[in-house]
Amino acid sequence: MHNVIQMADNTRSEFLSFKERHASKLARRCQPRDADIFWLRFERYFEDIYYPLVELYGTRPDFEAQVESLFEVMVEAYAARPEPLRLLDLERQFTPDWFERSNMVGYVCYPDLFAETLEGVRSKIGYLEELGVTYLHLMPLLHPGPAPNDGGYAVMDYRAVKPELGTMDDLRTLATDLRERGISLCVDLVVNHTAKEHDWAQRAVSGETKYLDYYYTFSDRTLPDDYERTLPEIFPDDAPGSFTWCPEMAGTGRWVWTTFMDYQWDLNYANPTVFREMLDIMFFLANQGIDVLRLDAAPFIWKRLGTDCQNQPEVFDLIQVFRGLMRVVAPGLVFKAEAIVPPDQLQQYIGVKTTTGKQCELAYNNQLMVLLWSALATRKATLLSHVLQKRAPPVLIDSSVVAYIRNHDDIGWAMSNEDLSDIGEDPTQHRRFLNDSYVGTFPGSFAKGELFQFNPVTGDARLCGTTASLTGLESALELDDEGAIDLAVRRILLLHSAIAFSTGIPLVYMGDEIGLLNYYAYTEDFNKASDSRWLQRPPMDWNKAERRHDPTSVEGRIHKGLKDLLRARKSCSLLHSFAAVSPIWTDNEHVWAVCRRRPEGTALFLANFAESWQSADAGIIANSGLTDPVRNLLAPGTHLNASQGRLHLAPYETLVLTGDQ
Ligand code: OTU
Repeated sequence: MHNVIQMADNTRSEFLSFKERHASKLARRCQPRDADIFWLRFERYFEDIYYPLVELYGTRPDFEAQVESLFEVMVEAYAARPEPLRLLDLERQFTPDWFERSNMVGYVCYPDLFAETLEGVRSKIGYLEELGVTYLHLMPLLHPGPAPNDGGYAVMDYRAVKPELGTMDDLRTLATDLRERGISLCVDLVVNHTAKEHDWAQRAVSGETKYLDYYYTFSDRTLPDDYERTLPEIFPDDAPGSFTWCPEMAGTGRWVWTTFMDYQWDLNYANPTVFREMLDIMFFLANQGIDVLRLDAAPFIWKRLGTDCQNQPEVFDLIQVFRGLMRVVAPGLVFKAEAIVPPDQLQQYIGVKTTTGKQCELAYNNQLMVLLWSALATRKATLLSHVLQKRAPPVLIDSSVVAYIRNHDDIGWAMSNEDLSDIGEDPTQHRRFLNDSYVGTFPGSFAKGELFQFNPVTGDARLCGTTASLTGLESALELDDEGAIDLAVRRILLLHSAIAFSTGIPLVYMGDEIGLLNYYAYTEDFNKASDSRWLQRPPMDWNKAERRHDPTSVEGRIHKGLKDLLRARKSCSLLHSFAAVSPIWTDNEHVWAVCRRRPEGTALFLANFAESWQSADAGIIANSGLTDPVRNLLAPGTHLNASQGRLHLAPYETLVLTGDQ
């Protein structure tokens, strides 16, 4: 083969000798043309795969054997890849930006809360299409341990669907139907831990050495104590500490590493067998027709004494190898990192400097979410603009971020102290103000929410509540105050506009499209009562959804507003993720402006975070490179003569200005 893929000579000879040794294994399992495709891809990704593998496991005496068994897992998965998915792989290699395009509109739900079963979800595809959804994230659906199981984030069998939801056949059918209707499917893969009921965990309990090595277990407190000196607690109320005593383990009892709940046992990726098992599971899911794997709790998958055991360099080696191998076997699939970490660290999960294009294709933009809620409470866009300017990379290459307002987890006020100080805010006061605002105790506050993991010593707390309740809809409805209802609807649409137009791919959280309120009944379920994150996990209310076509109902106003926003986004190529994104400072602290530049044109997003009319100097239009005639994508047909004077925005109004394209 020619050296079509440019590699350093020594790497190339490494590759060629690998190929020579292994070509026959592949040839036995597939057609010659398929084998050619495999080797072309392998050559392309060889560097990405091989060197981090050497970093991770290269000092082991059995390294060669480990690599060989990885290769066998690849060959099996490649041979088993169904024909339609092979075609999809090719299609996506022609359109590697498929997940970055402006037509990407996400929706996320727990399948049982949305439609009871996977079959139920299938019957709701029309509902999703109506909203404009092209990407569906179904929350944990693999077979979990018995409740409590953290809403499914404790899996006991990665190759089976939760029985109440259906079967693996149902999942395949759903994936196929979604694909035929232009919707890609994302599922959760809990990579950091298994349920304590998982077969591996059970075999570790019975003392099998092989499986003890799948987890981190300790005979006494010496090492756990050493680690805990620098380990933060994730759920201090429900699961204090990071280790759990398992009295029956290996006859004598042992401590097990449990970063999250006591029934979620952290996997040991220092053991290459664990890596191989997880890779095999990834390929298995890819071959069911899954398009996106959400890597749950990715920052935690490597431990190092004396650190917080998050974001360690090896985490990125592991991700790079997972991704490289996936590119060879099933390049139609992309990874989404669930890493709720500060912006500088988040960058690493989608690639930075030499890892550009080698890490996850997608990651959650937690910072934007937090800053949007902060802006809504303060009515000011200052912090948003400041952080965007200071921290956000101007362009994302071969990757994108998922922009969201709410998800199933709590909101942690994770803006940095430094950034708050830069704009003259006291960090402690600011966070307290946000919590007081959103639990509704601050004078003039519109919201209803609950604190999560409140620490009476430090006063720190995170926050729970649905979008609708946090934006004031719940209290407005209680008061039957039409003016307040109107403002709440505007806030909901403002936030959705921000995720649709400012940066990345929007992800709508189930129920937000019809304004579902806080779900207080979670306290009646013994397995949920202690975890107030269930407040923002209401079951879908299909009666309310029925009202979505009634323009006078609250549901109808939100649903139509959101549908229009999403349609506008999909109609405009300028919203493609590959764009130079930068804030534009306006002369009004209530008005946020973000400029997106693409070769074919510029889009300028403006948002008024106040409940009163505001204006901004129209000079920002020219400053961002737009020339008359300028039009507002959100008000088609209206002429905007705005190159001079002032731009006026109604309470919570947003504008998306573009020039001629
Ligand atoms: C994730 O969240 C899930 O989203 C949670 O629902 C799970 O409980 C958890 O993993 C365990 O599986 O700490 O507060 O940086 O922030 O993994 C939520 C990533 C969490 C962590 C994140 C975790």
